[in-house]
Amino acid sequence: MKFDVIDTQPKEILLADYAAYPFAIDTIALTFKLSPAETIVTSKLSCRRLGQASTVLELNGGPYMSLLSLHMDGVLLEAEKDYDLSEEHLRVYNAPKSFELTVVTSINPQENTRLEGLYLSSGNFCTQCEAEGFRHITYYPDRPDVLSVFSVRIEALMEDYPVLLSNGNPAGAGEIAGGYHYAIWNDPHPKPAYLFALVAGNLACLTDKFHTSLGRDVTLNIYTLEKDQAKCDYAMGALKRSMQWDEETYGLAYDLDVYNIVAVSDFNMGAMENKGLNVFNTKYVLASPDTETDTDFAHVEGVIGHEYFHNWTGNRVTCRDWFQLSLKEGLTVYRDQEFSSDMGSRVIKRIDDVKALRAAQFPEDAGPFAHPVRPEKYIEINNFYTATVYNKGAEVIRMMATIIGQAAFRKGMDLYFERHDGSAVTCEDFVQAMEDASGFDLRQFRLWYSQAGTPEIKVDVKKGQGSKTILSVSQTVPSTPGQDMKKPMVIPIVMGFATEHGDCLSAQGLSSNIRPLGNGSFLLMMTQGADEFTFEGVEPTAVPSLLRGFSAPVEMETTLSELQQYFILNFDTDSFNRVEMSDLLLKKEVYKIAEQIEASQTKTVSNKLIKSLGQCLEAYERDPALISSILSMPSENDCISSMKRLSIDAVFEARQFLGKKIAHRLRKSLQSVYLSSRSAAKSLSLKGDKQAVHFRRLQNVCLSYMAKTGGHAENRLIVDQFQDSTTMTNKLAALQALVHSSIGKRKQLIRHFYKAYRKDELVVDKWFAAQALSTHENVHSEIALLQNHRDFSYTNPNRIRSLIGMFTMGNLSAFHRRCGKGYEILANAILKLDDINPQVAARMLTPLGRYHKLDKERQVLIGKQLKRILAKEGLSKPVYEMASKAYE
Ligand code: 0A1
Ligand code: ZN
Repeated sequence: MKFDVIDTQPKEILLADYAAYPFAIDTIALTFKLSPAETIVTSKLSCRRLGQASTVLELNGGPYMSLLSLHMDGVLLEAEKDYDLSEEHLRVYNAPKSFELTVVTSINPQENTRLEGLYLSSGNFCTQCEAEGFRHITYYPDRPDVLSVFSVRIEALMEDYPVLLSNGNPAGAGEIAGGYHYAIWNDPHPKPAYLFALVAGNLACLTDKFHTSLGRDVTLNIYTLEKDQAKCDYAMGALKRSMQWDEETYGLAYDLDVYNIVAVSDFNMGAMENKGLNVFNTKYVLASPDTETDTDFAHVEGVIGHEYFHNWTGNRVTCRDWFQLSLKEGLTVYRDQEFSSDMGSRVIKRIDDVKALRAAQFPEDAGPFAHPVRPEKYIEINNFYTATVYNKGAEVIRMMATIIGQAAFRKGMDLYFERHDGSAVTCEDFVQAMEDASGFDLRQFRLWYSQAGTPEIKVDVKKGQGSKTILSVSQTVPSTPGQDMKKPMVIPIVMGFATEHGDCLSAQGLSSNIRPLGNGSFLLMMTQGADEFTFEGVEPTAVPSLLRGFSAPVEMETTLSELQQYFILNFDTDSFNRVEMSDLLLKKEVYKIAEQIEASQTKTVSNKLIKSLGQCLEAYERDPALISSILSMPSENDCISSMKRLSIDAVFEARQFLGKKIAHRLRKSLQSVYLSSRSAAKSLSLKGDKQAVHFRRLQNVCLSYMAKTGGHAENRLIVDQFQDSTTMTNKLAALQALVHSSIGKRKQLIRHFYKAYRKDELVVDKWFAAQALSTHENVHSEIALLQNHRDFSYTNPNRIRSLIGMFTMGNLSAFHRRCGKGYEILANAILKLDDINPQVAARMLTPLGRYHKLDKERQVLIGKQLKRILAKEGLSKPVYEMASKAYE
């Protein structure tokens, strides 16, 4: 979009400008005298000038902190003569070779609604220092390549804050006069400031133990508000499983005597890996079947694992600068995905992860916020905790593992730790370790770190002379902001030849760019703009099953005929590709119907598609979770991101139409599978069998279709499920069905849900979210009412995400209504949030950058709202960066 230019421009930070810090800070001793309105922080730094570099010690600071005093080696320093203070820096002049600097600051945690630095949540103190929060606590070189040994003394009123925690191991505690007490924590592992944490409050604790493979007895604690303590058992189990898994999989053991986790309700993200003291959003710790869904349980396990795995990938080896964020995040997401796969169903985990990648990362890569996995510039680093850095970053690691093989990957990990333990390094260092350990040339592969955009591949399957099968594959990488010309990428394509009785095993005479994987699959190594892969001896009826397990994060088009596509759906040994195929066929059908709508023709639905889905449904018992995925409708987001030329109105209408048709045509089967999976889930869960989760998943996919019929029997079943279920999985699925329905008691039941759970914040979040997804005509006024609800709050990020985030990212047909009201609701919320919590405000802006599939009219409406946002006086840096990128 081109509109007039906005002139104020905060400074861009460039990767190319990286320079090492000219001082070492060997130790930092912190003392906190905690009080909500005024906390005093004393920080003693032992500093060493490195080489002959500058004698000016530059420390980062922020506008929400006051400097009370500054001493060098015990001598009080004078402003202007010895140092200069600006809003963002403290510059100390004439620094000798080595010296001790004592900085005393005062901060006001109670007023901190930004939730970075030191703040209060439910009256308890906690910190969030990644990426640049420590500079709001004290003046310090707040950058990840300055590692220091931290010791911390915390003082606070004993009655209000009986629990005092920081990083590392406890090293003393006691009472002080006036009802105060103190605790001392020492962390022996040098760390950057972003891993610092402090918690003080009135918290209950669940304790357990873990004995490491190196013989260390570790105390595990999970701290929460008293009322939530009963919901921590699952998280504790997940923590122990994570510790065990990292020892078994990578030989990595924990390295402190305690591992503390604290759950807080007010948190900008999911959780934070501070050394020895993780701070978590309650959403990723608390789990009880009556208040959390099966999906919530899976997320708790994944996030607990993620933060634990950071202890090695992130903390022991950290990032040199924030451009290297994916070094720790991509790798740690890969590790948590593998952990979850090993704990549950590998294929279902992969299906869900790829779905998430497509929902969040593909649109990011295709719009104004596109950036490489290793970005080259930023204004606000907090805007770069993105699906590209995290999820595409994990795909990049996964591709390396696929290319070099699991054994070499493990060797590469060992080498990486051997070389870099205790230091701050780059993505390049990681790839180098993989290259050296495996002997593979990864030079071209490195493009995955520097080139943005989702590669598009086209696969043409041809029969050659004799028994030759030739796959011609071409690739293009679309241009992205600042990157017009792209080079061909290395794309590992895992594939096999599907036949009615399993994979065809007779393929031979492979061209040199094909590697057999020994399990019926092959690895095709694409390296050029166009490559050919030839096989001999493939059974004539075998159908290529391409990109198995989504071996590369690309968009793929093939010349497979419809017959072959249905063959894959029905017969492929690769379950992942069966789901991919149903998704593709469903989307194709949506687009066909959308074309009929645009041409004012009668809408028709393919009998073949319905029949195939019906057959899959009938065979549900063998793999209920897989069938639930095969049956699931592609989301609105999915439908619009892969559509070409069509209008979103037609696509949304077509999607609805198709969903209803499937519901009607498979009505009987859906009901019967619903009933049998419901009872299977019930009896399995009584036996404590994990399979219950898979049956519930299918049960609720059936329910969502059944709701589309609006039939009497179906409505009855929805209401029964709503009233009778004892698990939140079922209760919430019924609530979601109810919200969309026109069941008479709808409003009353929704109110009932609220009344029953109003004391449980996380369930109230679900209640807001379910209504944000309403397909009702008056959804905009429903949203407005909810924004005025007494439980809605702009200071709690979970609440914002559940109402505004869900509406704008999960309910696209309502958000994109032609009237433009959806855009206005979002812009109003962002403008309000900008003063309260700029980081969250900036994240909320994402949907305003996803206009590339929209018509002109809608683009203009979005442009208007962006302009309004950019016109706000004193607009925060994070929101400025996002809005100006979207507006360009
Ligand atoms: N490193 C954390 C995510 C995180 C990032 C920033 C935060 O505040 C701005 C908080 C958490 C992780 O990957 O789990
Ligand atoms: Zn992480």
